[in-house]
Amino acid sequence: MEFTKELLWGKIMGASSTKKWWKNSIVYQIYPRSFCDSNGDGIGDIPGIISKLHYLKDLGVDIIWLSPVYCSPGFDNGYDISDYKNINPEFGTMEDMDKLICKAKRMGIKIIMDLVINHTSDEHEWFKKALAGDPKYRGYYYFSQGKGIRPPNNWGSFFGGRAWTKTSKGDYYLHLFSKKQPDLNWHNPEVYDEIVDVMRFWLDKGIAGFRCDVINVIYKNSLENGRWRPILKGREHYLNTEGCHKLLKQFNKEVWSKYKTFIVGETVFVTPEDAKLLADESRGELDTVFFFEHMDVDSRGVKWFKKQYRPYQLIKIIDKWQTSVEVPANYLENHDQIRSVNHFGNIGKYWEQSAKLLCGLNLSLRGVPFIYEGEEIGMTNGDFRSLRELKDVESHNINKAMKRLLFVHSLRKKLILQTSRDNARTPVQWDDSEQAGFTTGKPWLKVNANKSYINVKAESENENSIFNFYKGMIDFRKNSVALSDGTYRRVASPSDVYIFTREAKEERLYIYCNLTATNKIVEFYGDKIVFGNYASEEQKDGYLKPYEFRIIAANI
Ligand code: TEU
Ligand code: CA
Repeated sequence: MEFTKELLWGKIMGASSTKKWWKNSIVYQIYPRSFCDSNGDGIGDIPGIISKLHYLKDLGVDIIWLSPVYCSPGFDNGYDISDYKNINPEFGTMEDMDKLICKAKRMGIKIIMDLVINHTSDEHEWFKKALAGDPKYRGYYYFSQGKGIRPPNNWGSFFGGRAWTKTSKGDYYLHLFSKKQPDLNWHNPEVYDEIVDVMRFWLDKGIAGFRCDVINVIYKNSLENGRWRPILKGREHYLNTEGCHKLLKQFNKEVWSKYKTFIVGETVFVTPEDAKLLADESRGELDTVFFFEHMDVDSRGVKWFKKQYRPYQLIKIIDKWQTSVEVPANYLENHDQIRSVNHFGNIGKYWEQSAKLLCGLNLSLRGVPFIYEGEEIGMTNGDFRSLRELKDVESHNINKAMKRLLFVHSLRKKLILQTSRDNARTPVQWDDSEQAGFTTGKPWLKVNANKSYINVKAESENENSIFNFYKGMIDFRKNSVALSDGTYRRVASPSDVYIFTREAKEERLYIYCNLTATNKIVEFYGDKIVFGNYASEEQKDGYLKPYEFRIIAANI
């Protein structure tokens, strides 16, 4: 068998050198709208989060990443901020927020907040004043005259359509996302001062850092036309610009380093080379970045057009990032992606095994693992039947764009339902009651009918559940120097099987991931099986069962 030789190992990647407090943390993302509703209005809220802190502690969470809770008209569920220093009344009050920070702190849980500074809401005071003609605030955004009957340039929006919208005065403003999200002008030092003030406001309240939304697009080099490409024309004028690096260095030096924060950047279209420039400790910019290459393993350039998912391609991508960046931010899900069991696993016969496998994989890699709400119980994509059930602005904009391209309804429906961001935004399933214990009212987005068996209550009571597998795996990682702090190296393996080692001084672990629904013959190294998702069965004969995950320890 050509894969048997341990000699065929890939590049070895050392443990990261950072000694920062967050380096061995488990991060859990909360999408507040869908997490837990305390007052029956159908919308998750901060008191709801407080009521689940013990649950998160019990799971083993160290850091919560809280998606936006700031004031917002909610056209992009909070990623359109109208007041950075106040709480959206739908989610509670500033007192609730202070209570959350304080209670979490007492339990040893830190909170990082989403920092959305590429754009504000068009309902932000700044933008309203700008529209009213106040020159100071016009300078906070990008306003420009069109070219004849056309917008100022040919840039495209991330949500489909043009990146410019005409004002009632006849000029245009720039928005890389929806027209309700005008882009801030980061050439303006007043914008810098405003946002630094916002950061300090929250850090002074005891927040431990930020997840910086689309941070690598904030600084536009010019407003020239972009060169031709099928989507997002213009991006060469704003991706990873020198101006952006300069801003990050300044944020770091003047604010973040003073508060010893943890800063993760959401960075779109990045390569490992870009990521190194954005997040190497020596450069003093971000601590780590989210990359997207593995999320796009099954897309044909645009996520709406899918191709067959091939596990060996996923393995290749993960291995590449494991061996190139200092501290990878590892994740398989978030509020913008479909659920990982749908994406990389199996929602039929092997739902449970594949959800456990994905847990094992995510929590065995080098770097900081992120878990998205509901992932720990194996939640699946929403069971939407029609486009009308979707709420996401992106889905609706894409539907309009596809209509303009004359896509028939049945095709639009198929493409959008399988990829809509709402798939990951359905309410967290706490129990099997009518609204899954999420709310006593009518939920803002439909609860998945599979709450009857996919729910926290049932899984807490079953020691072999996905939930208890997560707990066990988190605990295992925390107690293993090899997993939390060791080197990483890929081992040669048959196609679609991922084998790698994690090794520290006195511990060498072999991690086996069968990413397929069939048995795979492999060579087993090491002596003792220490963790796995078929643990109750006798392990023998060089077979990995469908979606089997196994950790074997070597005597060294
Ligand atoms: O996402 C940025 C982003 O690139 C995604 O919206 C992406 O275009 C889409 O999900 C397709 O893959 C961030 C936030 O995570 C997202 O929720 C916001 O809508 C967006 O920024 C605008 O703030
Ligand atoms: Ca509520």
